[in-house]
Amino acid sequence: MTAPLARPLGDDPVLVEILAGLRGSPKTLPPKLFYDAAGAELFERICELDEYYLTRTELTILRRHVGEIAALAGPRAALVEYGSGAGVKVRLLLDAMEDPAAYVPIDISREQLARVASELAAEYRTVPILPVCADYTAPVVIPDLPQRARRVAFFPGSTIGNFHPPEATAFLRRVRRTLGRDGLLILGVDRRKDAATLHAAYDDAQGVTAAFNRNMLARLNREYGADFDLARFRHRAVWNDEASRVEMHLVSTADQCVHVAGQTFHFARGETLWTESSYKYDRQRLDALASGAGFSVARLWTDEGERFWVAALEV
Ligand code: AVJ
Repeated sequence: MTAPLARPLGDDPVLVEILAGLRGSPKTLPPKLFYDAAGAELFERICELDEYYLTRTELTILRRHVGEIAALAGPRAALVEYGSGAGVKVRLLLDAMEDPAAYVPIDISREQLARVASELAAEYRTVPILPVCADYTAPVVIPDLPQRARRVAFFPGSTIGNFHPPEATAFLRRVRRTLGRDGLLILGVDRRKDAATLHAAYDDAQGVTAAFNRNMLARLNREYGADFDLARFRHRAVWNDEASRVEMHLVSTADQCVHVAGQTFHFARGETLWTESSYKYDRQRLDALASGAGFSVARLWTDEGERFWVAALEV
């Protein structure tokens, strides 16, 4: 009997990205790999942590200003959400909007997307729910939307922070093209703040963020036949003030070799695998991001601690 032929290298674009990242210097992996079913659950636990102020703060801002946001969107708007996750935030918007024409949740986490979409379809019987399972770091095809509906994009959670500035601009340009002439983007942005608060948010006392970070390696073991020894990688979060970002790394605690899809990668002791950047914005950086993508900042809402922004960007 002949051995089954392995899937040809290059056939899976995510694997291509993984191998390219592991070959780089420094070694990197893309943060979208966090969100398999286990990772999506760990992220929901992060959102409950005392140290992780982002989700809670954004929800406070949304609750307080959702009437103004819905009024800005106007009646019969079609809402497109990039990274719909657990679907908590969008309920606030759908409840406040006047007669939404459609809701398009886009998410990479297939199981969570299916579950949330069917829950929403049951709850919002008059709103067509049109889920799209996609990696929105690449161009996304949006389903047909009611012709005259204004398109409103929702990109909450400070996920824009995961993009390096040039990619953030490129992403927002694609969003702007998807929205068309009178488009509106409601964007969640984490603000620059003191290093101690930021560090704690990405290295919590309970170690949930460390588990979330290491889950990326567990996932490569599960799905790509890798053999990472999770005990030999340590979670590290660092604030890079000059670049205005928190970086998450997995630091190799030993000199070791790891195999992924039949290829060997050497890690020196102390070498880091960079898994995420979370850029933090001030007004100047936000204006530059918006204008670089052809948007302008129409409204900004913040919390009492001035930790987070919900921004309305207009074309
Ligand atoms: C979902 C990308 C906004 O960067 O804060 C949480 C992910 N990483 N803890 C963030 C995350 C570590 C989160 N985003």
